Amino acid sequence: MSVVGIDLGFQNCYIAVARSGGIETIANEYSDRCTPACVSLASKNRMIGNAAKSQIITNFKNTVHGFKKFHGRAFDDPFVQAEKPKLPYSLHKLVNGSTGIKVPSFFTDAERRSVFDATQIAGLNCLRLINDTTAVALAYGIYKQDLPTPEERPRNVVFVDMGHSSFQVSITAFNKGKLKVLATAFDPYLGGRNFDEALVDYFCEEFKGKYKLNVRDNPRALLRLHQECEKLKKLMSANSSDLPLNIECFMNDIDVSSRMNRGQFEETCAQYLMRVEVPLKTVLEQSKLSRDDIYAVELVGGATRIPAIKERITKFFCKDISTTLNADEAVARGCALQCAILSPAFKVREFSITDVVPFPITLRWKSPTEDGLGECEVFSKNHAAPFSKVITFHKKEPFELEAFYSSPQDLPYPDHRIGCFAVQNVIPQPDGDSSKVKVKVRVNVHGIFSVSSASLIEKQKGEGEEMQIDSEPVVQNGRAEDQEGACGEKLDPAAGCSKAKVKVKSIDLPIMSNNIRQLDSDVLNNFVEYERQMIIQDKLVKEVNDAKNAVEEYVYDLRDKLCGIYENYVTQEVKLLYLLNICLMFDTENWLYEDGEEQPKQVYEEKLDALKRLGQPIQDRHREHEDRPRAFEELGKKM
Ligand code: ATP
Ligand code: MG
Ligand code: K
Repeated sequence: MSVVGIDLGFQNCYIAVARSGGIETIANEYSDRCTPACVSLASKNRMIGNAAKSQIITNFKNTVHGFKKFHGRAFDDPFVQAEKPKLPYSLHKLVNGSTGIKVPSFFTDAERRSVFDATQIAGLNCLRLINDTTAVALAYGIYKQDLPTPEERPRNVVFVDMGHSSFQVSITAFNKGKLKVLATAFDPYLGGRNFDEALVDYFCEEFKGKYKLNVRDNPRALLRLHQECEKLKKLMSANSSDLPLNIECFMNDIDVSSRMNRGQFEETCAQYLMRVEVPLKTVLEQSKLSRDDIYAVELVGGATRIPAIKERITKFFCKDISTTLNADEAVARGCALQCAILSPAFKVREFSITDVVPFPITLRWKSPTEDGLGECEVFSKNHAAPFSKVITFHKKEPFELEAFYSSPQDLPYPDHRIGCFAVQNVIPQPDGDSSKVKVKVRVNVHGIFSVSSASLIEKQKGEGEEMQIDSEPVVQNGRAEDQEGACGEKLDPAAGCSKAKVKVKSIDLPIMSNNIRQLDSDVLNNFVEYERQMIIQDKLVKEVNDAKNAVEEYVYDLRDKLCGIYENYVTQEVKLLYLLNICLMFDTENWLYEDGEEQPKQVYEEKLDALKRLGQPIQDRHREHEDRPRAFEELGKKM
């Protein structure tokens, strides 16, 4: 059994695995620890990661990248509509109104649930969806030997992560064996790609004047310019001098060239650099700490390498920034650590994590005939999570609970609804009174909200007077549901006392959820099946390609050697055959690019066998000859 941590980035993905010796970031088939978040669809199979990235320009219509932000978004969402014209591939509306990308279209619904669905489709058992900066905090804290004891004042560390598409900051308090996220803030639309786009805009304008080229009309040229601008941006991080941008045969057979330096870059990107401070300010305010309370500021994420961004962060916190973590891999490593802690198969130092609810959540309720429409905020911003709360209602009939985010203006997307939960089978008490209904709401370890259970408390015959009859719900402090004891609040003792005298029977009530942005189980199952078939298909295509490559390789190898080291091992008797062989080699080569271009695997395997029957005797004679002196040598040693 193994556990892995996955950093699902907008541009790059990292996977770390927990091994007995520690956490290791694993390399892909290209020996690269970073895998581009990219899928390319060919007529028969898919390419994923590096192989797909190399298709971005050649197969631009069917190569999907930068799709992370579409998770959980409605197709009509302004963000999706704004991104659409920039994408070389097309987006489609799924039946449920969420966003699908034309070709592998299993991405839908509210981000966490959507990613969760995706993990299921991929056949992974998702132990915990964890916020990026929290994973980073874990990777930071678990190895620190000198953290303050639980009684001492915690050590407060700021984590700043700017990736390709988004920017997030958190302040986390560390004590020995635990971390508690105090506050998080973000700019979900600020990342490295904004800087790339600013450069692209700049050069598009320049090339319009200088070369009379309308780059925006040519998706292929635009993609190339994007790639070159990203390279230039990275070079400028290390270099403050004037740097060239040259692209040969850019468009209409024209070579283009230009230059830029760091000063110009900062001018061009001023509008984005201005935004860096905003989340820093918010997070500090919300943590209620002062700058002096901050022990360290840690940077992760590729875009924090831009000097102007580093400067702004340093200036804001009046503190030198540290980069003690691996900026690229920290998220994945933190995820793998979390999994190792959760998995019984690993012995890892216990480390308790208390995360926060990033957006406040409100519950609104209504029933068909009773009045008593009302609402209450069940989770405030930065409330500890995971967490459960019990809410008490007094109702005579089934009712509906609508959950939504309380501050729509802070959300990264316009739809602030979370879902509807209908509490069913509610009936009045035998005496006609309202029944007491206890509803449990929770934000689970994945940060997903749900109304998890409801029960009707039935008064038993002969019992005493029930406590308060109140149409307002009583929000009692729930107990933390997870063993980590994440939350310090205790059960409301008052409620407990009065209950002790009353004999009650609790009946579980069914809950029907609605409008939740997660795939229905049958739709999910279809995708799981579809994914399974695609995997089989990918594997098949790979096997055919491997078989074909084996033939090609053999032909090249043998042909070279026949004219080289094997030449003397072709005996007189087979001279004719030798000539034939040569012909056959060339013949096979041609065949590979013509009739042999697309054949079933078996055909390639047979071809390879036929070639080997010719090549093997020659190869054997060559080896025999090579081995002979060595054999004599060895014999000589023995004697
Ligand atoms: P996200 O976290 O937004 O989902 P991600 O995790 O895929 O995205 P990262 O891999 O952290 O993003 O960072 C990628 C970004 O960092 C890209 O925009 C890349 O151009 C930028 N980047 C990487 N190295 C440098 C550098 N030396 N200078 C400037 N930018 C850089
Ligand atoms: Mg990232
Ligand atoms: K464990």
